[in-house]
Amino acid sequence: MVLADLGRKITTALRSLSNATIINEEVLGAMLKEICAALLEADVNVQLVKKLRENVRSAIDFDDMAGGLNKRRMIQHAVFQELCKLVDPGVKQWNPSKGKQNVIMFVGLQGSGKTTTCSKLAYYYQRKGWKTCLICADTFRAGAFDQLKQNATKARIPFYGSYTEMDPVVIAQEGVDKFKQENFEIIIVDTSGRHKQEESLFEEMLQVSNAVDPDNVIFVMDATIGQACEAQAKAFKEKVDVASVIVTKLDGHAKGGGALSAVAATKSPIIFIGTGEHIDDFEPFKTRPFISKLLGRFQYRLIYY
Ligand SMILES: Nc1nc2c(ncn2[C@@H]2O[C@H](COP(=O)(O)OP(=O)(O)OP(=O)(O)O)[C@@H](O)[C@H]2O)c(=O)[nH]1
Ligand SMILES: [Mg+2]
Repeated sequence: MVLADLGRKITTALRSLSNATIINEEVLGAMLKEICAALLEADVNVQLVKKLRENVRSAIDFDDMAGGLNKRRMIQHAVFQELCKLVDPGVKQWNPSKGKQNVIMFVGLQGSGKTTTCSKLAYYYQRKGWKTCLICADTFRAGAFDQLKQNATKARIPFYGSYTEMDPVVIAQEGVDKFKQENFEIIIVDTSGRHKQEESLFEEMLQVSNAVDPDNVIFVMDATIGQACEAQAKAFKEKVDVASVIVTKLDGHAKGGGALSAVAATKSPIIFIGTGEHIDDFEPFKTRPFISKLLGRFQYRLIYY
């Protein structure tokens, strides 16, 4: 399970309310302390954690609360809402339109998981009945085309790339034109890894984007770099029109909370998460179900609140 440790710790803190005979400021304070410590351990930004604590406190006013109200439920509900806010930027997610030719361009740092995730996304839509294909516009890294070709062949997804053409702009353009003519609905363009200090590579990314005019630019973020992803996410967003984020390598990584909340703080909606190296280690990201799953069985009690 993604962020299993964090989920367990928050659940334990929430349960402490059920064990207390009286719910007062002190009990609330102790519970919040435990939750905040768990979030900090998962690398969530200190300011965001502070905000969560303040917001839960201000949602619960012991003096003003009617006697019959279930304080435990109210506190648990407030915590749930605040956890949702941490990973939800409040921006609507982009979705492809059926019957149209949706061009999706992948960008991100070296080794963040772009090529793997391109195949995962293509496979996801293919299984849902969309006509899907892949284009390798990475001429930078040796073996990039072979890697995409191998993934695509395994999943029976049509692909395009070149061993001889060195200009990624030309390959991307040719591939998109070809697949548009053939009425593909999901046309995914993989690009090479780069970071914001590499000016010419950043410029090249803009050229590829201008050439293929994508309907959605997805920034692929490796969860293992934690909060540091925020600065890179912002830089990519400023250069090309990043509309969505996929956070990869969340499997078994205790610090993934940092990446999730930092990316959300850049106002980019997270649309999927990668949870392993295999093609179907991939889940759509929806805030409330994600937090519900994080809290596991405990959540059942909150749902009926
Ligand atoms: N555990 C785990 N590994 C992943 C995940 N996604 C990708 N990887 C691994 O991360 C490594 C890099 O993945 P790639 O897809 O090649 O990354 P990339 O961004 O295309 O790399 P460049 O093209 O060199 O920039 C590979 O070993 C993948 O198997 C994930 O969600 N979980
Ligand atoms: Mg790659």
